[in-house]
Amino acid sequence: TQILTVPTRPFEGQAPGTSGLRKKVKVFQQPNYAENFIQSVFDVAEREPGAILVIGGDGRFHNRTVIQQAIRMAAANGYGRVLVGQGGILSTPAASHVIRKNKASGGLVLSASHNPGGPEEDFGIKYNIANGGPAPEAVTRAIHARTQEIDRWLTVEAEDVDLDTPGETRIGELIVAVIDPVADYADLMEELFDFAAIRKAVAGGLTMRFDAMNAVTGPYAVEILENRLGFAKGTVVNGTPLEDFGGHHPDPNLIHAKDLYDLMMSENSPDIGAASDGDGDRNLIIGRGRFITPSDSLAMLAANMGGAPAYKGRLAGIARSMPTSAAADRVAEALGVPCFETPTGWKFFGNLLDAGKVTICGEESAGTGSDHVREKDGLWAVLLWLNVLAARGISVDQLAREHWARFGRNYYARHDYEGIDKAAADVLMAGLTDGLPALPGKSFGRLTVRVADSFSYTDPVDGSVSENQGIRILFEDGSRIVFRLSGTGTQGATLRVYLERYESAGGLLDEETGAMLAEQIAAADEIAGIRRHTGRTAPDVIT
Ligand code: VG1
Ligand code: CO
Repeated sequence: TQILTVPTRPFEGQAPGTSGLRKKVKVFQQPNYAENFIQSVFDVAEREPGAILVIGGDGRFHNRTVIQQAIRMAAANGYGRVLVGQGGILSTPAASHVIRKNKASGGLVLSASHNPGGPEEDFGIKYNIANGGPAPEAVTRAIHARTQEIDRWLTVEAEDVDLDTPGETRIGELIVAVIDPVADYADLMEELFDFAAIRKAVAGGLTMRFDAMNAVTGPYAVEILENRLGFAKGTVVNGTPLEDFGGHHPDPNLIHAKDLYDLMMSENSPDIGAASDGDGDRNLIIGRGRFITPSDSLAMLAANMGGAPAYKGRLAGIARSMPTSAAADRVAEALGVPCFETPTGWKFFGNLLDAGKVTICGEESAGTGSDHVREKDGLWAVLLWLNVLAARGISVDQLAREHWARFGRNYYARHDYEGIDKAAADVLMAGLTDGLPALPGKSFGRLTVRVADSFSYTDPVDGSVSENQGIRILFEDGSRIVFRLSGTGTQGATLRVYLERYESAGGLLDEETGAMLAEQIAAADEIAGIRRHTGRTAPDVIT
């Protein structure tokens, strides 16, 4: 097959953000746009001739088009084998597993995660390296640099691959294998967890609802929860992946998964409710009458994960992103294991996991995962919860109360101001940064600032430094406010304000979060001038 060299010119702004390159579908539909980015990945990726590449996505609109482009380009760029999920589907954690299991040189994960999909909405491309995890910053910087000087991309002339029929086809030297997207992942889950114990609990009456939000986890959840664990048919709702996610935001939070939340707070509630996002790496956990914040979920799972076979007696350490609450730190302290604080984004956990320094990681944004793959993993978190509940024979609410009574409670909320003017957001952040030196010692209501800084991270494994990862205001009483701008949006800017306050084990453990954080909320506006800069009087989303 003849290799075709297509001349091109760089596009502005092909910089991967927190999790890959995300833009409107319309942007990706421009001639050369996706091709430039994919070629830049291929130009800088570490790989041997004949290497294996994994390709899969969350099934959103434009997924199949980019997969066909990427397969032809892989053939022209000297890959030996492409593994692609049937129907173009691979959840992000499943892709991570397929990369690791097959010793691939890397993978293209086509997703904009929790962002809406469809012709007018979002698309994304993320490159994962051979460990199965998101490319670290050194690699994403190299990809971006390459996009700024690219002048050609390589492809071959070939028919589209039939993505719906499992099996192998050949394009020149390249073998394209269409694989079952679910089987390997489901098998891995069965190795990690005590499926027999969960099955027994289900037979004994444990009930659940899993909302797949018409995104990628539907087929995974049906196979694992209904087929393998015996939950009743219909336990998985919205289980068919749709190109536009049924017009919804596939973001498992209390706003976008409100139906699930309402059910869990009602009298007909099952024992546990869960949901995942567009690409299957996030998780929402709600017990009957009890929402578990992702930060608490990390801490509670870390404290109890020894109950699952794969983690018995094996907790090396815990890692959390900086804006995630310190609930996990208390567990690490009590168990005598280290706790690491990283910048936002799963790519920062990769080195810690590879080096065996941590076993479980988590983010406040509904991400939890372990060393079984190198991505956060929505269904994994749900299964670990199920395993813990089955092993201990208690409810979500009981487990939460017991946890707080032992470790105290970190009241926590994130306020998002979405689609604000980019320039105004930059002015707000610059003002915050400039004002940092003057803050220590200043009081806002009853809160006095102890430390105010811009978070900088030195990777303990390779020594790389990541600066400007969020503004931290730490108060004398141990409470905290964090400000940062989102790196996953595609329109204007999103300001995230993270609020946290600790109550010790003897304190007020079952109060309303908003009321408990009222002083921090007021201080956040006073310090950052949110109303003044954005004109907004209330956040769009509270999680
Ligand atoms: C957000 C979350 C972050 C998460 C990232 C990718 O990033 O805050 O914790 O890792 O999304 O998750 P940002 O920069 O918008 O705050 V996913 O499920 O969208 O791949
Ligand atoms: Co996601």
